Order: sequence, then C-alpha cells, then structure tokens
Amino acid sequence: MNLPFELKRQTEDYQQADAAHHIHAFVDQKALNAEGPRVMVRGKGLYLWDSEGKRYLDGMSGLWCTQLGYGRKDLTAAAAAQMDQLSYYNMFFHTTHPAVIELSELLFSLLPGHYSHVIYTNSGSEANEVLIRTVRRYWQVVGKPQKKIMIGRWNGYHGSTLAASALGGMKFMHEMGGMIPDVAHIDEPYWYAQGGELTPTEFGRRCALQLEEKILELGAENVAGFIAEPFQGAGGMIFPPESYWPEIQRICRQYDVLLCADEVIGGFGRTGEWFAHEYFGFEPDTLSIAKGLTSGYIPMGGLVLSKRIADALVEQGGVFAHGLTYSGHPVAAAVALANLKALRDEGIVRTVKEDTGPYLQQILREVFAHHPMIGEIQGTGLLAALQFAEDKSTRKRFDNENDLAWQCRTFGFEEGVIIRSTLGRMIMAPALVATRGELDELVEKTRIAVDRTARIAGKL
Ligand code: PXG
Repeated sequence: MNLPFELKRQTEDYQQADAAHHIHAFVDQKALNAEGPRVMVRGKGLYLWDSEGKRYLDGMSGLWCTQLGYGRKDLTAAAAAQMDQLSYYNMFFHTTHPAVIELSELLFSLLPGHYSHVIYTNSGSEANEVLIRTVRRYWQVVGKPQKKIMIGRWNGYHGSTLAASALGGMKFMHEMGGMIPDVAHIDEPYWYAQGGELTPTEFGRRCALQLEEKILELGAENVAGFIAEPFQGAGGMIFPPESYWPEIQRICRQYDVLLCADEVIGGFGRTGEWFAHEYFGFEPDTLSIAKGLTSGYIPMGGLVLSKRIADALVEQGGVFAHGLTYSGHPVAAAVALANLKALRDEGIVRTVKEDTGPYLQQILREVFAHHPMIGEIQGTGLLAALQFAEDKSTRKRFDNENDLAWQCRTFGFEEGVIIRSTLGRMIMAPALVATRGELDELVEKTRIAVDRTARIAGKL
C-alpha cells in the first residue's frame, strides 16, 4: 500500500493495545473493543488519513475545534519556539510571561469592549467549573452571597467534569456520578421537536419565559447566573428562534442574574462573527471559551469576564482562591496567539462571513430543501444541521431517528466524509479554512450518505 505517512505498527496491533489500556469517551468500551477503533494517523488541511490509508474530509473540525485545519506549520513553529524559550512557568508566584500577555491583548482586541479579563484553563469543562466559583465569588464580593444557584438547560452541554456536566442538561450524564446542589434547568428551545402548534416566535418566547418562572420559583435573590450555548452544539446544533435571546437577556437584566454564554463551540469565527453571541445579538456577562482558541493544536480554554465582574473581583475581591498549574501555559498561549493572528490576518473569519459561509448555506439548501428525508436545515457560517423527518408536513420524527442518524454517519465514513449524528440530526462544522471546492465535496458526500439512509428508511 502506498501510504502518505509512515506506519510504525499494523492497525490490528494498535487496536489491541488500545483495547488493553484505554477507556474512550462516550462509548460502550466492550462494543468498541470488539469492533476496533479507527486509527487516525495524519491530518492536513481539512483531510484526515486512517491507518489503512483511507482519506476523509473532516466535516466536523475534529470536535468543532480545528478552525485552521490540520498541519499548519506556523502553529507548530510557534509551539517549538516557545518550548525552546520558556517551556513552562506558572501564574502562582507573582509571575507572568510574554506569551500569555500578548495572547490576552489580542483576545480583547477581538472581543466587544465591555469585556476586560480572562481566567485561563485547559479545557471548556474547566472553564465552566471556574465559572460557577467565579460568579458565586462575584455575588459574595458585591454583598449578595446568597445568590448561588446556576440555571442551565436540558440537553445543554457544558463539559464532562462533575460541575460542568451538572450545568449541562444531559440526564444520562447526571445518572453517572451524580449532580451538584444549587443547579436547576429549564427546557431547550428546540422548536422542530418540541414546538407543537406554536410558531417559532411564540415558542422561543415561551421557552425564554420559563427562565423567568424558574427565577421566581427559586427566588431571584438566590439565583447567580443562567448558562447557555448561543446555539446548542453537542445537543444537536439547535438554533433558538429569533425571539429567544432578546427575551432571555431582558429577564437576566430584570432579575440581576448573570448571563453566561458558553462559546466553546460558537467562538472564534464559527458563525462568521468572532463570537456566536454577536451573531445572535445579545451581551453576555461571561464567555466560556476553548476549542477554536488554539484550533485544537494544544489544549487551552478560558473564562472571559465583563468589566463589571472583573472590576468587582479585582478592586474589592481580595484573594481569588483559584489557580491551575497550567493556567495560561506559555506553549498553549503561544499557539493560541499564532492561531488568532492567522484567523485575523488571513481574513479567515471575514471569509466565512462573506463568502464560504453563505456558500455552504446556499448549496445545502439547493441539495436538501426538497429532500424527502430532511425536514429542516439550520445553520449559518460554517455550521449546519439537517433534521431527519418522517413526515415533513407534521414535523413527525422517525421513532428510530437515533439509529438512522448513526447509520448515516457510518455511510459518511464509508464515503470518505466525517459528519456528526445526534438525535435525528446530521451536523457539519468544517474547518474555517474550507474552500468552496471542499464545501462542494462535503455536501455531495453528505448527500450520498443521506440518500443511502433514506433508502433504508423507505424514503427513496
Ligand atoms: N461547552 C461546550 C458548549 C462544549 O461543546 C465543552 C463545554 C467542554 O469542553 P472540553 O474542552 O472540556 O471538552 C464543550 C465540548 C460533540 C462533542 O459530540 C462536543 C464537545 C465535546 C465532546 C463531544 O458534539 N464539546
């Protein structure tokens, strides 16, 4: 076989060693061991190669994170140079370093002006862990220590650690290892599945008003913040109706509840704006960030704070009792800096907004708007979801929608494209450097996978 990489061991050998020692994410490990995981060995641009030499167009940016695609030499060079210069130092002993300083300056030049400070973490989950303690600290400092409760949403996703999964609304995750106190949930704004007879506008308002009802039920004096993804990612790439965010913002302001946007997926250009809350037109008090911050080349996340919160913590807060060994790690910071510079200076975010984003949305609608299997297409920028429907006129979903979506994803892999399945929706979020030609290939291979699924479902 003529492989575009050097393979040190055979696929089966790798699989057996993996099965012997490694617990994977969100999978029945026994079933995976029997099947043998795919061994990915190389990435370049939007493409991945497995150990059998099969090439895939990665329509999911890894896990929504490789904004610049794979194999960028400038990012590797930034990491190597930083490792040579200062491979590690911490933020504990009254010290800092140029990489993290320059990253923060650049980050805030890209953010709206009412944000001023960031607490760096290594992941999105950690950003949301830090969020809970930080907003509670804020309320302590401003004299309202009883404001402790965080409200999240059912089917929201905020990470896998204990508190982050509690903020999220994936019940099967709560069942593994428990919940934490002082967290509550409201419904998700998933009109296609749950909107019933209501128009999207009515349903969006109805879902938002649940927040008001929940705040009143718990007592506004006890509620610290509301956390949500501007659009749900892992939960199915669900866009709320337009009426949703203005009403949520009004309620948070009225009851003095902090509005906490989880931008882990939406941030860094995915929607064609730098941050998804800018696309949806609201002003959060905090932003959880990760993934696209480094294009996935190295782990890094953070919690961005508005001036209002940062001023209180800095001016009146005294000691902030939090810190991670790797907060603001110099190598991660150097990679993030190079990544953000490339996204800005190569006009990549602007191209998503003005060219490739509208192009993807257009070709998806040309191909799928009248497809017998697809009831709804949502998305903007380089982000889209296709909703499977058994009966488009009544929005009836297939009883086995999960299995069909999984099957469609498997067909995708066979066709050489990686798309994601969740609960009867197929999702794509390709790297922001995707060309029109690559987007054509993404949509064409997705069409073949969806057609093959439609045949199984009796729709073609
Ligand atoms: N918030 C959001 C909105 C996320 O999507 C996290 C926090 C946690 O980030 P870390 O870096 O701790 O993983 C995420 C992660 C999927 C999928 O299948 C999505 C994520 C992770 C794993 C799978 O869509 N998002």
